[in-house]
This record gives sequence, structure tokens and C-alpha cells, in this order.
Amino acid sequence: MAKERTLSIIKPDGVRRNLVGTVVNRFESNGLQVIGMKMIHLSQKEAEGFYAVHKERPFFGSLVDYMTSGPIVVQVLEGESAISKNREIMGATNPEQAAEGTIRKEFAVSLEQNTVHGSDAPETAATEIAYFFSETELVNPVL
Ligand code: IDP
Ligand code: MG
Repeated sequence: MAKERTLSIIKPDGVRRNLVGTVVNRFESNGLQVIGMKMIHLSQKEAEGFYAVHKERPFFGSLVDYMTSGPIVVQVLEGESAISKNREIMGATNPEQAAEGTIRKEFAVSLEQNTVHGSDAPETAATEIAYFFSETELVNPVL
């Protein structure tokens, strides 16, 4: 196994319902370490850019509206197999299909308002981290 970095977002529904600490705890208690974190409110352009891969999908406009509807917490998680481990902790995109004990199963409001984002592969993790963080904003992990 190799140490990886991944981008995690606590989406507006999670921040709005005071779930920041709860979500971060899931990562920390599963061996992932937060090495960068900030709360931001995305502009429409920023949300469109982040989700550009989905721009032809029917839900794109609604997704952008939702992601700009309130502040989000963006964070970089580091740890062994951080990309797949984060996806495991998050659960499936659709909360109805998410496994018991996952963040989305327990907290998601709907398929769209599913509380968290996580990068899905090394290339997207690198791009997504660079979308929000400069290298100097990421600390040296203690673990
Ligand atoms: P992921 O977040 O699990 O990687 P993606 O397929 O990359 O899932 O979709 C990005 C986000 O777009 C989802 O997390 C969810 O918020 C939203 N989304 C995905 N599919 C749908 C849909 O069919 N209807 C509404 N929103 C969707
Ligand atoms: Mg995705």
C-alpha cells in the first residue's frame, strides 16, 4: 500500500446541518489525516469548473446551484490508500445504495445532496487538490 492524498469536500448540506466535526471524525478515526483545510463559498464559475466533467449531464445545472447554495469545507486527506479509503468511508453516490455505516448512508439528504465529495483516482485527486490548494497550504503530516 502507498501513501496517497485525496480531495474531500463537505458539501453545503453537511455544513448547514453542523456535520463538519462528525464527518472529519470519520476520516481521522479511519487513519486519514487532514493536511489542509478551509471553508469557502464557491462562485458559480468555480463550481462549474470543479464539476466540468459532468457538464453534459442533465443534473449539472442543479448540482452547480446546490454546490453554490452555502459554504463548503474543502480538505486534503493523506494516508495509506487515501483515495479508495475515503470513497469507502463516504459510501456510494446514491445514499439508497450506500453501505451501512458510511457517511452518505447515515447523513445524505438525497442523491444530489449527498454530504461529501471524494476524488475517484490519482489523476483526479491531483487535479482537484490543485484546484483548491497551493503546495504551501498543505502541512507535513505527523503520522
Ligand atoms: P461521486 O460524488 O460519488 O463521485 P459523481 O457521479 O461523480 O458521484 O457525481 C458527482 C455529484 O453529482 C454527486 O456526488 C451528486 O452530488 C451529484 N449527482 C450525481 N448523479 C446525480 C443524479 O443522477 N441526480 C442528481 N445529482 C447527481
Ligand atoms: Mg465523482
